[in-house]
Amino acid sequence: MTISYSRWPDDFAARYREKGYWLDLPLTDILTRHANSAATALIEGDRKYSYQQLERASTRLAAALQRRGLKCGDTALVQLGNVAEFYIVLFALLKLGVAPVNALFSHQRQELDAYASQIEPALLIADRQHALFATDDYLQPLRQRYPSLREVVLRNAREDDTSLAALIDEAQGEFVAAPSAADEVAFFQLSGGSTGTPKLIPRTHNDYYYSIRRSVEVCCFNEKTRYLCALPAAHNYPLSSPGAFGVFYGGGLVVLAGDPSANLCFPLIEKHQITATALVPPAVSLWLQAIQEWGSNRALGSLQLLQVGGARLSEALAARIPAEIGCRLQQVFGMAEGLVNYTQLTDDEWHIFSTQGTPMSPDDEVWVADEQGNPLPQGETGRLMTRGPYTFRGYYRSPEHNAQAFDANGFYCSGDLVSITPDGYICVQGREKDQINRGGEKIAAEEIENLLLRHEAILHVALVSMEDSLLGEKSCAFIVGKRPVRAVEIRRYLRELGVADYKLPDRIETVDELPLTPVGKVDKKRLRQQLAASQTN
Ligand code: J2J
Repeated sequence: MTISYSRWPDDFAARYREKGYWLDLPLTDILTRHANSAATALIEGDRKYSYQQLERASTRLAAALQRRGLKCGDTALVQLGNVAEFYIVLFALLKLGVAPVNALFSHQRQELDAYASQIEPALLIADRQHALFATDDYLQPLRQRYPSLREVVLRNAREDDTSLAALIDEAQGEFVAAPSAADEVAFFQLSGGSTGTPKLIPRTHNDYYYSIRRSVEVCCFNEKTRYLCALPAAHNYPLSSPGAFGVFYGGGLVVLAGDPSANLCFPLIEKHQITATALVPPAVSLWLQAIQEWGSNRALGSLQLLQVGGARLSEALAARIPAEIGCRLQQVFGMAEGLVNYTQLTDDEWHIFSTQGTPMSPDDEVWVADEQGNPLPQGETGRLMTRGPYTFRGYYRSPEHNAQAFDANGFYCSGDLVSITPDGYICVQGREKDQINRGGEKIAAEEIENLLLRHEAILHVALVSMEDSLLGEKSCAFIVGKRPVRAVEIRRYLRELGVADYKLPDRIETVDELPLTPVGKVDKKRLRQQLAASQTN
């Protein structure tokens, strides 16, 4: 059985194969190509895995899951933090042809429900250490709501649970890897989203493997690379740009950190002689602050490359990186939907500090459209439009949204406003999509607005971004209430609904009415201006 998704047209697929982008190899090849290597692949805390151990652990788990009836074409909902099991599980599922959604550890009931209802998982893998799974209050009804759910496997399991650790240790027995075909869905990536329900992005083996190999080439990762993964491991950026998958492909070492704080990361960098890592801009600010406080960057002596992406990096902050951290900066402008842009390691300072790089593939087609969808003259700012060998052709089961997100020629409109320099470098100028980028964490305004509208005291609501010196943006909810509502009440209400913490409005303003545009939509631009004015006062 295969999972249905929006395929690339045949002529494109043929071209991508001809050019060697699509190799018709499963993503499991990233690991199996090093199956006999004794080199260390992964370190998490005191735990250390060689490539051979990682390969065997994931095969044992795949075999154990197969014995429990999991098979190619099934889907899984997985929620694990930055722990070794994240990769063991991912490779095991790929070996079985089971396509997972890897939810972030910060996700709660709302997010997991939204993913589960879309994929109807046969398998759930989660962690008892997560608040949602500390009791069975969420698990029990979940099993009832999703009859498709046949197996629940838990990390930090209790006596009656099916234990992830036990399955990984189970004697392997007969097992022949049977991944899904390379041009079928390997797994689902999470969209930052701008709509009411979080959207899923089907990624095939072919397209994802190409994006990884090409990233490895651009970033010069190899067996000497020692990469610190301090962002959520499931996120597209630390997974594939080149991320942990890129490091595994190249035969290097991945060291996991639970979060990107300087307190945690600096000692890890020193201890493991880390050469490369990936951060979002707010983490860079905190690292620079820590260096100033500690009076030295000595712990970071081995670090050669710092990638920064996920949100806008100011030129001022960019320029401080080589000067104060003492390593090379690479800007990364990517998206879980596909397209990834990098500044080149050999670029001059202007390009590295002031642009978001160039599309990594020669066959990435990128152009800038006006509001009507017509091409704009070179250098002008407008909508980023793209298609290519690793950019998806449609969100999972979302025909209506896809009709808006793509043009007639299959170009995806990311909702970013960009300009392109004469030499082909992209500069992100802003955003058209109704999203808040909270230091790299994306919040779909509509999702939170819909939930708030269910509150008995709320008549109208608009969630907008407001500037923040550390995070870049925070969220503010403008509320028209039937009665006065307090911020604590709203936040508690959202928490009780089971919304991830980063999506809770940072500020709440109660107003008598919301300003409207001439066509009668809420004028969010005006609300943002009001906020900016109130912040400078
Ligand atoms: C401004 N905005 C940026 C940047 C992403 C590599 C790196 C990042 C992501 C990612 C990723 C930006 N400057 N440098 O998947 O593989 C904003 C844009 C974009 C959205 C995508 C990768 N880098 N952005 O951030 O799917 O608005 O992917 O459309 O989470 O983040 O978000 P996401």
